[in-house]
Amino acid sequence: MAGLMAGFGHYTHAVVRGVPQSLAGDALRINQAEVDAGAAQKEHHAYVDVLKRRLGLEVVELPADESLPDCVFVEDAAVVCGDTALITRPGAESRRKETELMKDTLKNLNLNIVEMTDETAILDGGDVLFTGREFFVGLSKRTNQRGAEILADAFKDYAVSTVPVLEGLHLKSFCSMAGPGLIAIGASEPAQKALKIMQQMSDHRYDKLTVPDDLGANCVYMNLPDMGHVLLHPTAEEFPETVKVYEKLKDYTLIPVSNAEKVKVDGALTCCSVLIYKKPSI
Ligand code: M3B
Repeated sequence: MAGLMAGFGHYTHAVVRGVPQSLAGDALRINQAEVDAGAAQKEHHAYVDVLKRRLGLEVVELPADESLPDCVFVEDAAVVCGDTALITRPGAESRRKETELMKDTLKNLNLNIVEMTDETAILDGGDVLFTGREFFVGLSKRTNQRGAEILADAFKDYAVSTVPVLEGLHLKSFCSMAGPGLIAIGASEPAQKALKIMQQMSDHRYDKLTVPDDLGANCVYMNLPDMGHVLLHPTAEEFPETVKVYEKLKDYTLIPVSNAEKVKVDGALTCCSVLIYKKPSI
């Protein structure tokens, strides 16, 4: 287990994409909400800035595409683990073409590309939780069993289990990894139920970090050479009680990152980047 988990959270690169003006009117959303594209752009810029300047990642910035209102949420278009990239088949028809530029970009980064071509399969990266030793895949409106099977084929080194997503958009609408073996999970009943299922299916024992707000459980964990444990988490303005829980983590560099505008179209912190580890080439 130490071996499998050793490089967990270690990243060198991130792929992000700009926010189109069309996000305001046309991005998908569960609840009707007015969104200010300018505010979302500003917020996204600050997120990218953290990845680049604060964390020193090599950030590949893809241009926004006005015909793809949800394109900033790059996590849904690809699942990267090790040197393999699974290009997904997003559950929403309007998002399918987001994968094209993602595929070319990940190919250029020399990752091994696996494509989900089966027309009965759907999968959004937001439904995929990689724990460092296995995958959990949420079965939701955007991800089905066939999608999970193809993911399992693409990452044969790891066990893959499915979890029903009964509330919210994606599995990661109420959980994410907050450290090696540490699952951040919302306090709601459906979230806790989903965690129980994950724990039952796993032969590993995970620690859990329960936060009062389900959406607050979406955070980005990294383990970086000069910084150690790093956690990008939502701000106190958004989720004051949840932030108090994160602030108890010992030996972490905690970085609050606002997501107040993008959340109106169901986007969270993990959604806005695809993180990659590439060994330094000689
Ligand atoms: C959100 C896409 C929103 C589209 C991410 C993960 C959970 C709350 N309007 N995509 N991957 N969802 O975030």
